[in-house]
Amino acid sequence: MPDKEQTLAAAARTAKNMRRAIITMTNLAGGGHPGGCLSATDLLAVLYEGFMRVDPQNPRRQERDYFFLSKGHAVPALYAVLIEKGFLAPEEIRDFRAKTGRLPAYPSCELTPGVDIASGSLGQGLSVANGAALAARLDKSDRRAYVMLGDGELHEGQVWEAMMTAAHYRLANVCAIVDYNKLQLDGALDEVKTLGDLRGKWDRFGWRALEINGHDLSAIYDAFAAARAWPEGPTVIIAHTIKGKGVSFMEDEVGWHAAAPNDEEYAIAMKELS
Ligand SMILES: Cc1ncc(C[n+]2csc(CCOP(=O)(O)OP(=O)(O)O)c2C)c(N)n1
Ligand SMILES: [Mg+2]
Repeated sequence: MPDKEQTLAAAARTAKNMRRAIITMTNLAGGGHPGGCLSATDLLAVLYEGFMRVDPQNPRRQERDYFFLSKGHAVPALYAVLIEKGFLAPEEIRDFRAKTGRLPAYPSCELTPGVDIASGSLGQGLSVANGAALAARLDKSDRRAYVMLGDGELHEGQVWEAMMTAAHYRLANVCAIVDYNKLQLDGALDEVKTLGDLRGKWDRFGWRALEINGHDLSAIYDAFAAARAWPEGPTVIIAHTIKGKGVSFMEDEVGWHAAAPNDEEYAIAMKELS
């Protein structure tokens, strides 16, 4: 396992840089989905600083771990962590949503090094992770497949089919992360369609379900470590998060699902994140 203290120190720095990059990208582009990026930031920071075995010099190397951002609208968070890990250059944040460059509005594995799935149409990532995990099993490789899902994304039926598949094949090399920020596009999950006993549902579908505070770096580390150490089947990390985490006026506000900070809001946010 990676050294915990080192991982947490690196993840704290990375998360801060990521939040600043997310705010900058969406401001410069005049679009994007900052709320669901900021809720996912701490999870991605610990994942990439501690657990993802990847090589920025050779992003497509077969023997690596895979990360599938199933909630593809949060791609600025992925670009931000890929910048931190050296897959992309810092100045590329200017290219987010531009017609040229390598940072399109939704993830592209053809354009962007380090991106493993073209997503944006919700519901597909866990199925892809299952495929990657089965391929690793055939290759007798210890490659792992991580997939991040939104809580609103769990309204997609395909996710539940894929949950059954991962349990059926006992895919211990699959780790799902649910960014449980309680909001989706236009309202609260509990109003639009409640998820009810979410942990109980994953559990009854045959998964090992862990429930954590998705902004507690130490708890995130422990959950990824426990997932990697569990040989029996797939693990889901249900991470309670706050949409817009880190920027006071964005926190828990559904209006920041898809909206760009204007220059005044940008200045306030960057001050808060300094
Ligand atoms: C199949 C599909 N249906 C609808 C949408 C439109 N859409 C984009 S984001 C979103 C809400 C997703 O909510 P959640 O998964 O909770 O995302 P987060 O809160 O993490 O941003 C919706 C409905 C989509 N991208 N794909
Ligand atoms: Mg959500």
